[in-house]
Amino acid sequence: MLKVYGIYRSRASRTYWMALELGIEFESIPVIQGYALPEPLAPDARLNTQSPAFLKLNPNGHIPTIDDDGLVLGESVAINLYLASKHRGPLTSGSLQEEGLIAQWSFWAVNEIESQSIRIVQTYDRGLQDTPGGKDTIAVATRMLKKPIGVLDAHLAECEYLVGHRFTVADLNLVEIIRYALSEKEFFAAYPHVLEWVEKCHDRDAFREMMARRAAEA
Ligand SMILES: N[C@@H](CCC(=O)N[C@@H](CS)C(=O)NCC(=O)O)C(=O)O
Repeated sequence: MLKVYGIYRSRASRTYWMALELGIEFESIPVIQGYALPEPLAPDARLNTQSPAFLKLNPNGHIPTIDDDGLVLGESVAINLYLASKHRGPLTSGSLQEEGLIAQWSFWAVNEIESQSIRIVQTYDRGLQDTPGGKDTIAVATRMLKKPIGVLDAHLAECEYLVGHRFTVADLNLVEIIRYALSEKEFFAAYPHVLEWVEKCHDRDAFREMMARRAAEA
């Protein structure tokens, strides 16, 4: 059975959402971020991204990591593209052209959006959003997001979803990192097509289930 190493409050949320969309059985093995623990290397520390046992699986020390019948994979976007190809169905490409477009939007999510979204969510997680330093960080991040989010808004003005007029793994890979930045409501108000698309993506049973599990996580 597919094993997912991670926690829902991390980039592993992409993988959990994907597995729930596909309706496949999986086992979640909780691995917390090492930096969240005071002593990640203490003998009684819970399994974390710095634990020697986890580093044997993923020497990068990152979650999510999966073990699918012996295939060990890291990188949430690569994991999702693999799961989509393996299990097929409407979330995956129906043609070579779609495969290219799904890869394009998935890499675009990582290269154009992810680092700025992470800056925003980390500023909020640390409660710094109203401090001068936090405001500066958010201002820089939203300035950097302006062009790509504008490109996305223009695309979504023409198409309901990123590829093939249906929800695919490309939408999931992208919208799950855009979620990290959505606290910046004023910024996103200028992009109505993006907001409409986010709402549609979030109005899915698998997303709701992932968020419920995330909220229930210790
Ligand atoms: N590009 C990677 C990023 C993975 C990543 O950085 N995950 C964070 C949690 S959101 C992590 O494992 N942090 C632990 C650490 O850096 O020690 C992916 O998408 O899977």
